[in-house]
Amino acid sequence: MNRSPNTLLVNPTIASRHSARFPLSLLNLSAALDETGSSRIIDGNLDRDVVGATLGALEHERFDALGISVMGGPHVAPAVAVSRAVRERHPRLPIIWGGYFPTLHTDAALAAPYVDYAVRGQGEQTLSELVASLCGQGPALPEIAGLSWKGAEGVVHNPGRPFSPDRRSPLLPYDKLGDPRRYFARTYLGRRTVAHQAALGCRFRCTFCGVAAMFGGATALPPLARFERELHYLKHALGADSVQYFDHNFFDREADMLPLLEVMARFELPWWCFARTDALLNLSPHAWKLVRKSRLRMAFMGAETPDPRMLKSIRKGTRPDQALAVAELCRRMGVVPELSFMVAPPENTEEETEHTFEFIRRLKRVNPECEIIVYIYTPLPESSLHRSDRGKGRAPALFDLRGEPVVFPATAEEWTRPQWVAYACHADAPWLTDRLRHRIHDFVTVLRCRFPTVQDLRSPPWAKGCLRALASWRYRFGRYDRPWELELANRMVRLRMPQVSGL
Ligand code: B12
Repeated sequence: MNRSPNTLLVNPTIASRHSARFPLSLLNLSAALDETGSSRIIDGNLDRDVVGATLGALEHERFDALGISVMGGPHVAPAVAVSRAVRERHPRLPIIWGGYFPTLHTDAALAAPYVDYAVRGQGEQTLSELVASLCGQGPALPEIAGLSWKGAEGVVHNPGRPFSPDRRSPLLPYDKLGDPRRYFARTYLGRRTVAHQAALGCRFRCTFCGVAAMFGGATALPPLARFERELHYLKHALGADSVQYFDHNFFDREADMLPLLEVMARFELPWWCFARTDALLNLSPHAWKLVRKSRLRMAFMGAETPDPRMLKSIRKGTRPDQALAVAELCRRMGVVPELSFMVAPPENTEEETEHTFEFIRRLKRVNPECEIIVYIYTPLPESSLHRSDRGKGRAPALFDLRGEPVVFPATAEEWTRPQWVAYACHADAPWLTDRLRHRIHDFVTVLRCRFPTVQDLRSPPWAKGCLRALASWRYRFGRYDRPWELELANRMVRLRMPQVSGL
């Protein structure tokens, strides 16, 4: 083979059609691949029969490789289904997995007979080199940084690829998605919300976070001209009216952020982002002026826990009082703080959880508009940590209810079992008793009925009003147990769950 490589890129179905956002991973990969070859994108969030669409594309066009983007949790099962079907019909086509799942669980991914290569970390350069190599043009496999592959003697993990701030393409190739307007979503921000990622990575190294495991504390802001070009395209060419920034951590050092905020203030597109409590608290009045002018509507921040020792042990770098202070600051600034917590940690499980419930009540007293997201604390396995963090005792020892050590799945199929999907989604853990699981569920039910989320645009105000009234006595007196009447009312109203669907 000696011609320019053609790659088929697939995003398996993970979200509902309504929650589909631009498949940014595939757009970035496609831009890189098209510098030396060609590529096509199939997005299972829009094309619901992703197996049929993939097989159909392979019938009609010759591809040199299939690249599949896989996050942990509910993404794994459809990724397995596509890979299996393709292996069966096209046994010689190389199948490459990339994204968070193969980065954090490389051996499990490569244990599957239908996965030939796993790309760890940022994929642009690694994938371009790999497909070139498969076409007889690129470096030999052992020379491709960031690649894990199956050698004659077993799985080979090449050295990691250093972080690259590079984003060479002048604009993401949105036209590869057909009509990009199909990705417009009606959200709290606007009628035509789009997703965008400005900066890459995060300079913090919280031990529980997949982003730290992926980037190892590296971050890079976007080139200003490119950022402006993207926003211009999204607003003026497409007609988007609001933006959800998927940046791993939006507010970096203020001096570096100001030029970006100035651009955003010119576009005035209401926005949402991931941020940190300390970053918002430390913004200068000038930066806040730009933040308001640019119309920040909501910021998602990990408050995680009110326990300073736990915050320290997970290397979060923030304090509980900062969560309270940011709730107050956001109230004054007209920004909704969306604060997430990790309850039921492996140690002092019940006590910490109750403590967190009390803290959430304090936050609601400071600012009733705070949106609260409650996750179960599900630490990453030691083998998933960034290579610079492994072997340093950063991953806690985990035991199940019988006192047996928790053994993480060794295959992709095992990761598709309901209890492991729940683990990846921070929805359940092997050390949770039924009693505590119910207690958390009940607390969340009462909380979200007492304070229905503003992100729910579907339920009419009267329905939310009813839920609020129905839940108020339970919330006031802390009577969370078995809120059957709220469950029933909820079933009728079906409030949205931001922790599942995002904004
Ligand atoms: C959009 C998004 C979603 C979307 C779906 C995205 C999709 N695929 O269609 C939705 C909202 C459905 C979603 C759901 C979940 N998500 Co999510 N999501 C994101 C988010 C915000 C952006 C992803 C993105 O587009 N990034 C931008 C692109 C450019 O980066 P990228 O995807 O990492 O891609 C690069 C590399 O990974 C690699 N790569 C990726 N794919 C491929 C494919 C190939 C072939 C190759 C070679 C390389 C490669 O190369 C790319 C370019 O460098 C990220 C946070 C973030 N900023 O990344 C979280 C994130 C990926 N999600 C995460 C998680 C855990 C989830 C959940 C499973 C659990 C949860 N509670 O959030 C849920 C599932 C909920 C449920 N019950 O269904 C974690 C993953 C960490 C981990 N431990 O695995 C992240 C990092 C958030 C976080 N900080 O915890 N998510």
